[in-house]
Amino acid sequence: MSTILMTLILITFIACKPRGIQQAISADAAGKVYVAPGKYDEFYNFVSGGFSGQMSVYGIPSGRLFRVIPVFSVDPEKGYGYSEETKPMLNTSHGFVPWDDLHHIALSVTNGIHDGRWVFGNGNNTPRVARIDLKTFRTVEIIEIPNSGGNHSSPFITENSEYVVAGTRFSIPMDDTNGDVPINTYKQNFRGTVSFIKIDPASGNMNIAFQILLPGVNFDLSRAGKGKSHGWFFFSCYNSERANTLLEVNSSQKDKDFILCVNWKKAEEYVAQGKGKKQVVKYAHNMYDEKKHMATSIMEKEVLVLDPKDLADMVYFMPCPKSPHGCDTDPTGEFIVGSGKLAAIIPVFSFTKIQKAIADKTYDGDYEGIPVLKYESVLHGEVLKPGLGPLHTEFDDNGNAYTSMFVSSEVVKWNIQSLQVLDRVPTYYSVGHLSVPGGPTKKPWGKYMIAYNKITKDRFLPTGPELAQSAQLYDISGDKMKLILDFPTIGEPHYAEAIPAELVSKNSVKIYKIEENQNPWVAKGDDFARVERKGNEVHVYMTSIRSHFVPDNIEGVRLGDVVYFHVTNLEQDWDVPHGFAVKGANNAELLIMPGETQTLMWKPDRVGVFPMYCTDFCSALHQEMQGYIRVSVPGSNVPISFSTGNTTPVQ
Ligand code: K7E
Ligand code: CUA
Repeated sequence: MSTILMTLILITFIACKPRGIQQAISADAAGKVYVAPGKYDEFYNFVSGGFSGQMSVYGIPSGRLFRVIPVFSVDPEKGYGYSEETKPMLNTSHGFVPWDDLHHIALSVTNGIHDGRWVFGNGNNTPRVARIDLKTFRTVEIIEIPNSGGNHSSPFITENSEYVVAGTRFSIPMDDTNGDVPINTYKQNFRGTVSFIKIDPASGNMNIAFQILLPGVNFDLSRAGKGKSHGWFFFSCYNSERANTLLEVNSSQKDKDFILCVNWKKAEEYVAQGKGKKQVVKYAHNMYDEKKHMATSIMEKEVLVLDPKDLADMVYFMPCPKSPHGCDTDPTGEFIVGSGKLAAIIPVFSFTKIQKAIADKTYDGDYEGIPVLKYESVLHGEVLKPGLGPLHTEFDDNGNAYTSMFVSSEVVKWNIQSLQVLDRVPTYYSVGHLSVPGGPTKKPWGKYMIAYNKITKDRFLPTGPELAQSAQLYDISGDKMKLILDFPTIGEPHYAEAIPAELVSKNSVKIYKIEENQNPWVAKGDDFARVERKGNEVHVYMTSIRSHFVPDNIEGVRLGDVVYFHVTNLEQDWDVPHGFAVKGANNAELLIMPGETQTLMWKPDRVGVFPMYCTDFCSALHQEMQGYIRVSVPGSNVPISFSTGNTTPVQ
C-alpha cells in the first residue's frame, strides 16, 4: 500500500473524529429553532439531493422538510417521469435518462440580490441544467449540455441572471470528432469546455449562447463576479497534469492548479462580431408548458464555440494551490477565494490586482496557449493555518467569510480584509458545502450558517448500514458561531441556498384555472368525460372531483390494447389534488393538481376486471373514490361503454 493511500485512509479516519466530541449546545438553542405550530419559518432553504437527482425544500430555522421537487429523477410519488405529460422532461440525446446527480443550487438574482423567481440545478452525470419555477415549485425546463462529460461546475449565475454556466468536470473528445480514440491519448484528444447559458429575462427560458473551448483539465466549481467584477466569471479546475488514470495520485503532482478567469463581456463582443465556430452537436431541450400541463422535448443541433487561441483577452489562468475545489466571490466582488483541498492555506485573490496584472501583462508564461497570471501579482493574501482540507466559502454581511474544512471537520470564520481567523467550530462530520442565506449574493441575509456534512455516524438513531446525511444549523449573529440544530436531509446535499420566505411565498400558485387548461386531452366537466377507441388505443377522458371519477365503470377494452387515462382534476381549491392508480400498471400513480390534466398509460397483461382508485386522501369519502375497468379477450365483441352511477343490470 502506497504511503499516499495510507495517508488518505488516516485522514479519512481522523475526519470522522474532530478533536474532542464537544457537544457545546447553548442553553437558548431550542428557542432559536422553535417555530411554533401554525407559525412560518423565516427562510425557504433549497437543498440539492445529490444522487437522488431531486431538490428538497426545508424551512429555516426549524429544519422541517416541506417538499421534494422532482428534477432529474423519476418520482413515483408525484408521477413525475411516469405520466405521459412529464416523460419528455427527462429526454436527452441518449434517450430517456430517469436519474441524475444534482449538486448545486442557484437562485435567480436581480442586481446581485435574490429575486425569488427561479431556482436552477445541475445534472452532474448526463450533463444537464434544470430550471424550477418558484411559483409552482415545479421543474419547467431542462437543457442538456453538449461537449461536456459531466456538468459539475454549474449552475452558478451572473448578477442579473444573464447566464447560468456549465463547466465540464470530465474532459472528453469533442462531440463532432471521432471519439473512438485510445484513452491514453488524453493530452492530444481530450478537451474541456465551459458553457454560458442565456436566460430570457421575462420567461426564464434557457439557451446555450456560447461555449469556450479549453485544455483538458477538470472544471470543478465557479462563481460569477459581481459589483466591480461583474462581467467576469471564475472557475476552479484541477488535474492540470491532464492525467487519465489514478487521478488520486496523478492529478496531485503539481504544486498549483488554476482558477480560470473568463471575461464574458468580451466573449459577448466576439459573439456579436460573428466570431466563433458553429459546431454540429445534438442535445435535448425540454420545456414544460403550464397551460398545456405538458412537456415537449426538441433536439437542438448546433452550438457556438469560441476558441481562445483565435480570440485574445477572453480567458486567463490564475495559479491556485493544490487541486482547488471551491471558488467563491465575496459580496463586494473584489475578492475571489480559492480552496485547494490539499492546501494548508486559503488564497484570496484581488480583482483589482487581476485587472492590473492583465493590463501590465504580468504573466508567468502560458498554459496551453492561455496566459497564466503571476500568483504573487494577483494575490490579496493567504489565510494562514485555517484548518485541513478547505472546500467551500460563504460570506456574511459584515465582511466575514466562513470556510468548510473537510479533513479537520470544522468551519472556520475569518475576516476578508485582515485574513485573520476569528472563530472555529466543529462539524459532525466531514463538512462539504456551507450555506449562509444570500451568502453568494451581493446582499447576504446572514443570521444563519448551515453546514452540509458527508458523514453522519453517531448523530442520529441507527437505520442500518446507511444513515441520512446531516445538515447542521449555526447561529452566526454574534461573534462566535453557535450550533443550534441537526436535521437529516434527502440524498446527498452538496449545496443549498436559502432565501427570505416572503420573496417566494407571496407568488405561490394555489390552483390551475380549469378554464385556462389547454391540455389536448382535457375534459372540462363531466359532460366531456368519455371513452374512445382509436385502433388498439383506448383513450379514457376522465374527470375527478370529491369523491368520484367520471366514468367509474369502463368496458370494451381488449387484451393487446394500450389504455390512456387522461384524468382532469376539476377541483378549484388549494391543496386538493386527486391521485389515480390502476392495478398491475407497470407505472406509477398520477397526482393531479386542481385544474390540471395528467395521463397514465396502461397496457393490461391479462383478461379480467381491474380496480382503479384515488391515491390521495381527499375527503371523508376518499375511500369510496374508486372504479373498475373490464378487459376482455382479443377480438371480443364487448362494445366500448362507460358510466358513473349506472345501476341497470347488463347481460
Ligand atoms: Cu459536493 Cu460542490 Cu459537487 Cu464540494 S461539491 S462538497
Ligand atoms: Cu380523490 Cu382521494
